[in-house]
Amino acid sequence: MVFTFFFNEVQHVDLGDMYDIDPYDVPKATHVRFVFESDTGLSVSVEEPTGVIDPDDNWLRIAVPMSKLKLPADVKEFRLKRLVIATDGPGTSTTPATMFLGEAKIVEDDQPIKVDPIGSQTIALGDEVVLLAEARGGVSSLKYSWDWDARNGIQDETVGKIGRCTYTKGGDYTITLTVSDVDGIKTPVSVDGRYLCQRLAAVWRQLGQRSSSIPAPQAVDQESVGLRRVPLHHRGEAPELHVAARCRRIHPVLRDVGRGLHLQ
Ligand SMILES: [Ca+2]
Repeated sequence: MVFTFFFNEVQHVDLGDMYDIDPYDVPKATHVRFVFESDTGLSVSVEEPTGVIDPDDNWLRIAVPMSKLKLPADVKEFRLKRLVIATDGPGTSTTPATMFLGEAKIVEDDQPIKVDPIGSQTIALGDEVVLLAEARGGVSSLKYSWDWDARNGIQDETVGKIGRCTYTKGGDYTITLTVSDVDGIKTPVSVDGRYLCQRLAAVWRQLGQRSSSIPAPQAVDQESVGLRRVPLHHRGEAPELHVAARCRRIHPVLRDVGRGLHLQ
């Protein structure tokens, strides 16, 4: 069963121009609780997390799988008499949180979870990796789990649509994104990518081998450069460098390289 909601209280998620991640909205309410009551007084409740609001129409669809409505074994029939819907949305004593139910319908959903690849990158030591999970799974509410180093196994090291990690040691890391449905009905899907974390000079050497258009790092007066908090974009075909340069903190060595890059 799929419910379509409009939430008055939403939160805008925008990481700014430094990242290639489109802003999106989520409700301030993190969960919606559904209580189904039958004509015989039996009640069954289900709680589902909220997700990303559809940017096309500003409505949020939340599915409640029928299999989650657990009835006692001797109950053969459940005639719905009343349905109560509640959230943990923030409100005040005078202004309650407001949500609107636009539609409720029963659908069949057998679409498997599909996850876009997260790619592989060369990054500079100390810079932040910021990745956005892109996945589809029919009407299911999805959970996004990130593991930042596969060598010690796959854990839920970060949970959320956006994963962020800063490595403190150089190395060859395998990042794994696992997407599952919160109700545990569908088969989870994992994708991974290889992230080579190096000191910046090594990053430059590797990129320089591929593109002669990237000039060598030069010794420059840091005050005259003043690149702190300025986003860097290389205009050539060097996506690895793009990631390193998108980071919120500008690495001191990166500032030195800055003169060799085109700044926007
Ligand atoms: Ca791990």
